[in-house]
Amino acid sequence: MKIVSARVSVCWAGRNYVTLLVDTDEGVQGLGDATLNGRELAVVAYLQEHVCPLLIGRDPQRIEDTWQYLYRGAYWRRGPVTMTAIGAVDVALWDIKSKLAGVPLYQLLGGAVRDSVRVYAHAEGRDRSELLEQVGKLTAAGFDAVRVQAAVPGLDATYGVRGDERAESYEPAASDYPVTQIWDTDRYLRAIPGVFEAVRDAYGGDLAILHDVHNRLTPLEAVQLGRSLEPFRPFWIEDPTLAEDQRSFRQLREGTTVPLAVGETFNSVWDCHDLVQGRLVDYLRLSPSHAGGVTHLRKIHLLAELHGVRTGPHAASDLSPVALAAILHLDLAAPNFGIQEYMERPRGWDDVFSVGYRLEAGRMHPGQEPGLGVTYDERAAERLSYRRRYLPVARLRDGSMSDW
Ligand code: CS2
Ligand code: MG
Repeated sequence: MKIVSARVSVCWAGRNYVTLLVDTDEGVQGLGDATLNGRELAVVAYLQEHVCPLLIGRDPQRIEDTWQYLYRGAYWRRGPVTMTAIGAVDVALWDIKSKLAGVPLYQLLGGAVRDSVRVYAHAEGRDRSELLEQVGKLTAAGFDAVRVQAAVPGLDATYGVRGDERAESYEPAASDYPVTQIWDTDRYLRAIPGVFEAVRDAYGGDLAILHDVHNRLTPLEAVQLGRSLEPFRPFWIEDPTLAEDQRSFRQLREGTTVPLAVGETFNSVWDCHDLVQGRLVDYLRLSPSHAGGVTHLRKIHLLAELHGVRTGPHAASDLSPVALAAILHLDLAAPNFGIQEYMERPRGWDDVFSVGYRLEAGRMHPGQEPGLGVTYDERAAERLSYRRRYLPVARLRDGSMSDW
């Protein structure tokens, strides 16, 4: 069997998505997600110019060899663009292999070790009452794990709070130039314990409460945050400090008992190795789209399993349904799975993607269709052109850059 076509489709389905389509001479097609938010066309060029030509004529069933060929053969390793491109190819090949076997992908990963996948939903509010109302809607819909993000009083916009349209560039109305948001750590640190207290008081001890700090704090500030939240028993605190400065995690571990999650910007096992071996984090958040596909992410998860670290994969809505499907198959089969991110789908997903996975009362399942269980309408996608979009940037009040 041979690969006869490998092509990239870019579309605006509520936001930009890059999809790799791999076709075989036996008529089986595989899909991969190659979306790198705000840098989409860099991956498109990497795939079109450097990777797709190498796939033609290859045996699609030789997944590991193709991974090695693309990773080791390039000499220039790692990095988000390279690993997203390799990830898309890898996921497409796993899609093909499981379609050929006539089974959902999770069966090739060892089969299900659980009946369903626990997901956490996003709640956000421009003020306390809006946040509590949103948490209430989610718990009423059956979610028992919620990520809470609240606008910081005194700031015009806060990351993760989409009610404020300047916060993240989800909608067409957003600027085609990065929006600048002002950040104030002191105000944030003063506000957030009250947010946790209010949610805990209103919704009780059973609710898992998660929170994303988005790399905003120094290690010492993160210890202060962790200690202030300990009484409310967070499920996890995500990205409290810069993910790439891994020395911080030792200080965090020594200073606070809040569980720590990290990894949405990591793209290789070498980003995780020391944190996992040192047991310095509790949850890894890499996705197959940005970390070299199912093949590489599975190795990372196996390493984590050895060291008692669990998984909590990234699945923000800037990852396509192809990515979410691949993640759900991994979740269902991973003994050390912890929790899965879930975001409401942007308007427009249904115009191009059809999915076999399902959500019911805070639990998901990848479905029983062979492969990933996702189809892509390439013709419909052609009518939905790419729009240049950026994530916001953050500055301090004195005008200097901060981390977004
Ligand atoms: C966030 C993401 O889901 C999360 O945890 O950190 O929304 C992140 O901002 C985006 O994926 C960036 O593209
Ligand atoms: Mg995050």
